[in-house]
Amino acid sequence: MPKVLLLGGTTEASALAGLLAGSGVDTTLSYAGRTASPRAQPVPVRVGGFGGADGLADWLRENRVTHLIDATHPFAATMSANAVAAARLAGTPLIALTRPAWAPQQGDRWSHVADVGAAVSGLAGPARRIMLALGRMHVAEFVAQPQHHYLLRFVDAPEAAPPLPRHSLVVDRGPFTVEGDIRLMREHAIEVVVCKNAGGTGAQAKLAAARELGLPVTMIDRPAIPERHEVHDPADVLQWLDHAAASIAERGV
Ligand code: 3Y8
Ligand code: NAP
Repeated sequence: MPKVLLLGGTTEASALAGLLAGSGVDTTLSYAGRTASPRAQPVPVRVGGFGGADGLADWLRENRVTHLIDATHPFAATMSANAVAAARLAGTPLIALTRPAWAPQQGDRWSHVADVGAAVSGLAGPARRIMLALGRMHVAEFVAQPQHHYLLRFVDAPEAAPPLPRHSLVVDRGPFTVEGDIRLMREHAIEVVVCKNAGGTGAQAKLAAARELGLPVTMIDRPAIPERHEVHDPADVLQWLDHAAASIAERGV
């Protein structure tokens, strides 16, 4: 029977963990340990880095993992690159469960930028009120544009105050709602929204809210990730595992 390591941290990874648990597949879900109390899962969880691609390859061998599933966030580019390298090193089949990138709809006012740095330099100019929906890890880069008032949203309350001179902080984990995000943007008189092209449903509310309020969105495009077998539907992952289980049974290993 397959023994799966599921690299998680997204809504889709949590949904897949539920399907794997329901199908009785021996699965361990892995979190980086970025948040204080990650969502409880219906499968055993491990938390923390592996120590690069070599560390992950060792983990795969030592735990006799037969299949690696990368269901991490599209901006978790280092983890995904490590998964490709480790799967090759350990000879472990790898599949990625990803969500399609968001595309602008009628009424959207998006401008695309390549990365967080480009989003920062794109904010040069007179002070405005900006919703920075990027979480905690990239806030310091926006000190280069201190003139704005920033609305920050973190999963956990930070130990130290964010380094931006003018900011409001909301502590809330998603998935978010359109009504909630409209209310939040109105309360803070937001003029611009800055976000990542995360895709999926958990972070999408702010796009509909911005559209409703006619606000411009700075959309940070996804980082490059090495080629790998990639699907968007959790059912395709289960099918991939079924084929694998059948071939393991045939080979009698
Ligand atoms: C630790 C696991 C679930 C998964 C929920 C999804 C939806 C809610 C929306 C906004 C955007 C942001 C941020 C966000 C969303 C889901 C999903 C998603 C964006 C948790 C989680 C972990 C993380 C890490 C965290 C990052 C931060 C990014 C906040 C759990 C809740 C901005 C990304 O404080 C920190 O250090 C946070 C770091 C990486 C990005 C950043 O740069 O700060 N996610 N988010 C995972 C781990 O330890 O391995 O705590 O339960 C997961 C989710 N976050 O099962 O319910 O699927 O995308 N997460 C972005 O998309 O732009 C918030 O505010 O509108
Ligand atoms: P990252 O920059 O690609 O990864 C940096 C390092 O963190 C990795 O090299 C690895 O350490 C460790 N790591 C990352 N994900 C891990 C996991 N699932 N299990 C074990 N170790 C992990 O990743 P990130 O952008 O910091 O994201 C961290 C986690 O948050 C991921 O699980 C991701 O799915 C989730 N998340 C991220 C975002 C985002 O915007 N980036 C949004 C929502 C959720 P070692 O090299 O030591 O193995």
